[in-house]
Order: sequence, then structure tokens, then C-alpha cells
Amino acid sequence: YIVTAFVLLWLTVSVVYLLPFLVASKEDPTFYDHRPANKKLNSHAEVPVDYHQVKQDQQVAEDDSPLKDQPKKVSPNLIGFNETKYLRSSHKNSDAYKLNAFNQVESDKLHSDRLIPDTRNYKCGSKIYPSPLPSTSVIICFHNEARSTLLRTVASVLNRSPPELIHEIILVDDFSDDPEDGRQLTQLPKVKIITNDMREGLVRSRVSGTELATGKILTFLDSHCECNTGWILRWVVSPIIDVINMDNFQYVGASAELVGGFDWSLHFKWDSLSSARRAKRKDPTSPIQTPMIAGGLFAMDKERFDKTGRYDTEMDIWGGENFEISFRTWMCGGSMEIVPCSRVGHVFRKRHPYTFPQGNAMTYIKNTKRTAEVWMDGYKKYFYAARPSAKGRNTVMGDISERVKLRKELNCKSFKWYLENVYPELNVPEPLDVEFGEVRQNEKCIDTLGRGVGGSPGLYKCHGGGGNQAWSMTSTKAIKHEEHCLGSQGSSVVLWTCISTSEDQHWEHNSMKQLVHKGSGLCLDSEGDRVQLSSCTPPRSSLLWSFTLSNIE
Ligand code: LR7
Ligand code: MN
Repeated sequence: YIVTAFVLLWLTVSVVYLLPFLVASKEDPTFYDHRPANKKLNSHAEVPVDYHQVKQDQQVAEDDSPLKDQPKKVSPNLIGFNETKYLRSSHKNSDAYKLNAFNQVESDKLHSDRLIPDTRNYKCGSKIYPSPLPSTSVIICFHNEARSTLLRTVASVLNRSPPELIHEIILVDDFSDDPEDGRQLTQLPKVKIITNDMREGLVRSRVSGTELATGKILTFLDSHCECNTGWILRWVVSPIIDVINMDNFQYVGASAELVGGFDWSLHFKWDSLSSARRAKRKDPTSPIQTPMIAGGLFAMDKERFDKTGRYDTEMDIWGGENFEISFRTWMCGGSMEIVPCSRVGHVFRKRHPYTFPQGNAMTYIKNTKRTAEVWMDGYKKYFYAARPSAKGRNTVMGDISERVKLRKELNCKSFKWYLENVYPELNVPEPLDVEFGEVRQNEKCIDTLGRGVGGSPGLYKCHGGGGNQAWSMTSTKAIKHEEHCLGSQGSSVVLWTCISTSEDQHWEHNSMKQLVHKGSGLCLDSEGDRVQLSSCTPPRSSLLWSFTLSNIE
């Protein structure tokens, strides 16, 4: 494998199933949801790791330790570290979910060195990788992470990696309330810490971690992970991201049949393998190219990281940086892979447990808008169509000239090239679509309400987040949301599968701002939060509709 091959991203993403990020509301456009992983583990049961055979009598925790799943022998890496004491003084709340958005009580019960199932495909055990491998600096940023998850992340790196491959572990404490959370972990081998004296967010924190790093490879992890056996088999490897259940901390293998993708509102999602990608794959252990990374867990050659613009450090707190690094990597000559024999578990949760000083929505919009403006060329209009609130707020975005310059200097390809060659699965809206955005009447917008074929859309307060309120008026005069078009059933307005020749799906947006239904000659009307067909006369405000992003260019 070629270290020179640019970004050595290995990002194992077996999380699949579980986490399509969904746009939920204007208040929280970064809210995401995930479904439980119901995939069976595709592997053997719990496998003790090598160091358990090491002769070692010392007990890590005190005798009254309440910790579960504790191995009999202490890992040599943890000798001298009093885990029970470290955990005892961690911050707690009577609501177990309050501080971390996962069940901290369950997490605190588990030993840092607990046994987890080996979720790899059975063939991975016999795979042979070229050696010797370069060693890595592991960079873990955190803001108010629970001590138990933070410790398990660090311990799993030390315990489940060949020691010669771990050059150092750099913790970046992003201005947590208790500086001892991270500081005490520097008693563990190879662990160093950087402490921010103000909240920087994960992008600037990671970059300062890389500035200290002296390993040849950079490996980034979230602060609530558990690296699994063989995760670091080689350096162009990415882990599949297994799921650590946020309620009971059960470690569950994720599907190996997924790659990272996104929609036009720039929300990350997992896509199941297209038949083309499936056909390219030789066997279940070979790497799969991914158009996008989830963002948190990957490794990359440090020299490439530095030479290709690191990160956009004007991005704040959380979100968007994975789009930027993915577009940049692909468009500027690199590639990204998920390596299925590397597995790392991550605690997926449903909300952010921390604050966003500029607000959650504004921060996500700023970060993604910077990405769209620098990398997406003319296709950025689809981003604005899907997320109208990102339009016209130049002040929020900040100066992007440095990143535009970087793109020139690196001589990167077009976004069109990326779409055609890297992410052909993404549906590009028809270029002839005439209007995009929300279909608005005063403060309310037509919203699918999450319904599909045969369901009726309704009116809902405009939230500016795209999602269920993103529509386009196509060149054949259909009012379209994804693959559904507005049609009728009696006087009700109903979502149907689009048929471009159908008069029932043909709407004329006339100069009086009415939407006239060709099939019936009636007009789109509203009554309360219902939308329906009624007579176009007399003129009244319930017949007036506008596309908020008409003719954007
Ligand atoms: O202000 C902050 N400062 C921080 O140091 C905010 C966050 N952080 C740390 C935080 O403690 C954590 O270690 O940054 C890390 C990521 O934050 P999370 O865990 O709250 O967010 P997440 O798991 O939803 O993050 C996913 O998307 C992010 C977008 O910015 C990052 O790319 C995360 O790294 C990414 N996590 C993963 O890819 C793991 C798999 C999740 C998926 C899909
Ligand atoms: Mn995370």
C-alpha cells in the first residue's frame, strides 16, 4: 500500500444501518437519529486479547471495584493507574443521560479493558499485510467527555494495537469543565495532552493535535470509541464503525455493506453498496472506496495532511468538516477507503450533550456553506435549494478566499467530476428544474409531514432546513419532492410517484401566484393546515403561493 497515495484514510464504517442523519427542525438542523443495529455479529464470540496471557498479577482496580466484564489480568498498559479512583471523581448527574446524552451509569460500570466481541469477518484473521508499518500519532479531541468512555478509548488503543505502531496518543481537551479528566490520563503510557484555553471546536482542536504530532501517520478518533482486535492492521485501513449502544453499552457489529454518502442538504448518511460497488469488491476483506467519511475515525499520512490543507480551521464546534475533507481528498487526487477488517466501536447518540456558542443551526450552516462555496461549483444551488436558510447570509460564512486559493494551488478537479466518478449514486436534480425551495404561504410551507405515496402533505411552519419542505418545480411543471410529485385524489392533494406526462401532476404557477391544477382546472388552496383543491375564484390569500428560492443561480 502506498503511503504516497495521498490520503490514507481508512475509515471503517460498519455503522451502517444506524445512522442516517435526518433534518429535523430549524432549531436543530444537525439533529440526527439512528435506528438500532439489528445485524447479527458476523463473527466469533468474545476473544481475549493477547496481553491477557502476559504474566501479571497486579490488579488494576481496588477490590471493591463495581466494574463489570473485567478481565482477570490487568493490561500492562494500565498498571499503576487507579481506574476506580479516576472514575469515582467523575462528574455525575441523577439523570444518567443528562451530561453525555448516553447512559453514563452503564458506561461507568464497565472496565476500561472490558472484553468486546471480535466483529470482523472470519477471513480477516488470516490476512497478511506488508510490514513494517509506520507508526501513528493518535489524536483524540474531547469536550466534557465522560471519564469512563474517554479512558476506554485510550485504553483500547493501547491494549489492542501492536505497541510499535502507536507512536503517541495526543488528547486535545477542548476547554472541558474539569481539566483533570484528561490530565490524569497522561499517567498512561504514550499519552500527552494539549489543553485549549477557550472552546475551539473539533476542527481547530484536531489541527492543534496534529501540530504536536510526530508520527508518520495521523489517526483521529472520537472520545467515546473502543478499538477492536486488529483495528490497526495496516495504515491505509479504515475501521468499520461498530455500534456501542448508548443505553446499555453493548458492543454490536455493524454492517460491512455500507459506504458514506450525503444528500443535497449536506447531511451525512450511510448508503448500502450499489451493485457496481459490490461488483468491484473482490472479497469481504478488501477495502471499499467511499465517497464520504463519517468524519471522526480515520487515518491519514501526516505529510499529505499537511500538504493538502489539513482542515478548514474557520469551521466551528461540530459538523461539515467531513464534507470538506472528503471533497478535497477526492477532487485533488486522493481517495478514501473503508477497510472492513478494521473495526472501531463508537457510541452513537441522539443529541449533542454540549453547547454551541453560536447556536447549533448557525454553526452547521456556516460550516457546510463554506464547503459548498469552495468545492461544489454550480451544484451549490442544489444545496441552497435543499437548505434555503443557508442562502444570502454571507456574514455567517466568513472569508473563504484562502480555501479557494488552496483549491487552485492543488489543481483540483471539478465537482462535476466528483459526482460522475466518485458518487454516481447521488441523484442530481434535473438541470431544467425551474424553481426550487420552499412552497410558501405566509409563515407556512408545504411539508410532506414524512408521508409517502398516497399520503397528503400539509402546511407546517417554514423551518428553512429543506428536508420535508424541499420542493422543485420541474420543467414538466411537476411539484416534486425527491421521487414524489403532488397530484390529487378528489379534492385532496396527495403524493404520487412522479409521471412526467400526467395532467394530475401538472401545475401552472401563474402571474397571480396561483398554482393551477391542470387535471381539474382547480387551484391549490389551503384551509387551516390542510392543502386541497378548490375553485380559483374569488381571489383570496389562501390561493397565493411562492417558491422562496425562485430562479437561484
Ligand atoms: O466543541 C467540540 N469540541 C470537541 O472536542 C465538539 C466536539 N468535540 C469532540 C467530541 O468530544 C467528540 O470526541 O469532537 C468529537 C465528535 O463529536 P461528537 O462525538 O459529539 O459528534 P458525532 O459522533 O456526531 O460526530 C461525527 O460528526 C462530526 C462532524 O463534525 C465529526 O466528524 C465526528 O468525528 C463524527 N464522528 C464519527 O465519525 C464517528 C462515527 C459517527 C458517524 C456517522
Ligand atoms: Mn462521536
